[in-house]
Amino acid sequence: MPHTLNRSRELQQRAEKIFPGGVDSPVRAFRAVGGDPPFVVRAEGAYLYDADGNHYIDYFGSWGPMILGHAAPFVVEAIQQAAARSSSYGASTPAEADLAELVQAAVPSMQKMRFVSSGTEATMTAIRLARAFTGRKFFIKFEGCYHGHADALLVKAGSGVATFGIPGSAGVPEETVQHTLALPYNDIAAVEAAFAAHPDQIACILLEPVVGNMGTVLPQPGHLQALRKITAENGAVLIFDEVMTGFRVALGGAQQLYGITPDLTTLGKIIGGGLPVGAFGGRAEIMDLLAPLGPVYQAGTLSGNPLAMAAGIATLQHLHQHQQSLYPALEATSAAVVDGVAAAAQAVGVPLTTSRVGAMFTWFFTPNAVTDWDSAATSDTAAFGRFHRAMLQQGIWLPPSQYEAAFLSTAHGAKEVQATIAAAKIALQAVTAG
Ligand code: KE4
Repeated sequence: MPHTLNRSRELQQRAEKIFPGGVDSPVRAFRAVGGDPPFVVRAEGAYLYDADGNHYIDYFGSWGPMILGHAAPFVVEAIQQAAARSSSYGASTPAEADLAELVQAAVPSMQKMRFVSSGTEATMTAIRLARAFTGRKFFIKFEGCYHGHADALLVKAGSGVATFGIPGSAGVPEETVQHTLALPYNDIAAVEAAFAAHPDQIACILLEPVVGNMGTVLPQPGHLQALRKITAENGAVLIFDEVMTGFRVALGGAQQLYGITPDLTTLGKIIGGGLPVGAFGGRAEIMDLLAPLGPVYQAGTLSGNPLAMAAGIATLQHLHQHQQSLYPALEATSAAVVDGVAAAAQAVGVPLTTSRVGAMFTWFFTPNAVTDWDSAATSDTAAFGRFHRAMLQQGIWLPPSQYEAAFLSTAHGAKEVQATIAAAKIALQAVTAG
């Protein structure tokens, strides 16, 4: 089947008349990799299908949610059954606690929690709670980490901001970010210096315990333990943003994988099974500051939406039930594809650094070890762009940015791994051709 994008190009032109850049989220515009973004009309299992009849192995999975692959029958059925009972009530339902109990069974540090409709809502509220709990204004985030688009967080953020090299964002007054301390990731000395410079003034540290938003970057050995220690010693709240890593790198997320108990956790993506859900939660004494119990206000029209709860319940029930085999299988498939492509790159002398935790990974087009934003930014993004376009032409859809993590699902198997490695061997020729 010749790979044409005529219909997608028409749809892009139509979309650009009404959406800035033709998209509802910047990274989808392919500005970081070039080429025309295919318009998806359906997806199933590990595959996306576009408006021109092309199909692709999907390596971004809606940016994390689709760990069970697309249109898992039991998830679709759960959503259909919920929809038949109306799509939203704006009242309490049993399903909210059903999902919360499935979350808590995997993430016991979330003694209490609340559902919202996005990861952005979750992280902005977690910071608000930490500030109320401590009475302090400053908070620490790390360069290259992205926690959603709340004003105070758009300071040297990762993801789309990193992709476009925007140091922060237009429209965010400096007063809004004056209490945001953006430090290098994996640099505990910088954290110690920040606490020394701002004694009793730092409310919290917010981090991705495994970073996905500058590409996949792992915590250095002992780093998370050091952050846990310094926050406890200074009375600051430790917030793990597990919107991406939750139920992804382990059933209990990075906090289970690395054995660290944060004070607050934010979640999203997988817990919604592809529908809009975020969550924040943690120590009850902090969470009980929330209205209507306490003075911290937060609200949401569609929080706990019954369709989103149904999709999340179906997804998490499956992950709980099959965890013993499911995560090792994801690990094996992910290792096979990541190492296979790395070997292909080595065979043709293309510098490639791989970074992977479970079924989230990144091929950095740099010879350097990647431990923070500065080292990630040594990547040859033009080479990544050539690789991305050549892979897409062959039906392999990677995340359209060097600074985004790739994800695979339980629907990916040996056939997809072999097809991906074979396509990479050809795509790497496009990289070396320059
Ligand atoms: P949302 O508001 O997009 O649901 O979640 C924000 C968020 C918070 N925390 C982490 C660790 C995240 O990765 C995200 C969102 N991730 C991006 C992907 N890098 C979403 C994709 C996009 O922005 O289009």
